[in-house]
Amino acid sequence: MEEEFALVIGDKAWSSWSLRPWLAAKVAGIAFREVPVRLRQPDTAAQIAQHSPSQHIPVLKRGGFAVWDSLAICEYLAELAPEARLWPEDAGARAVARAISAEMHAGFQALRAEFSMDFHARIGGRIPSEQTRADIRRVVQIWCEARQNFGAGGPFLFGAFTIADAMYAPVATRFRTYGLDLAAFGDTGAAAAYTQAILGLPQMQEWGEGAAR
Ligand SMILES: N[C@@H](CCC(=O)N[C@@H](CS)C(=O)NCC(=O)O)C(=O)O
Repeated sequence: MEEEFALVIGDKAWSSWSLRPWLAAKVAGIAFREVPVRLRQPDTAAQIAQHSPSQHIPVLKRGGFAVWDSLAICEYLAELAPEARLWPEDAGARAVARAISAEMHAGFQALRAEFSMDFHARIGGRIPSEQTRADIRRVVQIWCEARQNFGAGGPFLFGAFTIADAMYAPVATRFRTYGLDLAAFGDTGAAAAYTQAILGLPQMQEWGEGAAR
């Protein structure tokens, strides 16, 4: 497909919000131009301000408009490439996929703050706070229920890859980075297997190569 837009993203090691739409676009086979912005630099805010009206990245830029939010970008990608089925086909499954994507987008603040994404780091021994423990239990519950109720057609939450997987992909990297044993959070095996399915995606490996650079 012809290159249609630019996606402004942060450092691949750290920018979990950037990973979500980047991964959805890659899995959907949508071509785009990557515009990297270095985070944690003295001029980071000025660099982001050149691209993003919200002062946050990711931001998708195309012609006369910008889309500055990860979930809104994913929705746009789903409309650009309907054949990629970035949302589940069944209306009920699609509604659940939207609910769990929105829950990720709006929640899990403790997990995100205490166990931030650091793609290639391996950090043992960090003890989660009670709020983070609750967040991890909830993620495990969401993953196990989706796999059980909707996952028969493939290894992802709704079988085939959807935006819900893109939204939770950074969490899978955190579980690996911090060596969290999901069995201690109610997993009977489905969440650990799902983590491996996400991390095994070739597009996740491509992101990882960028993070290593
Ligand atoms: N709700 C936004 C959150 C985006 C966000 O917080 N992005 C971070 C980077 S991952 C950011 O731009 N931080 C600004 C900074 O570091 O100066 C989304 O879903 O896209």
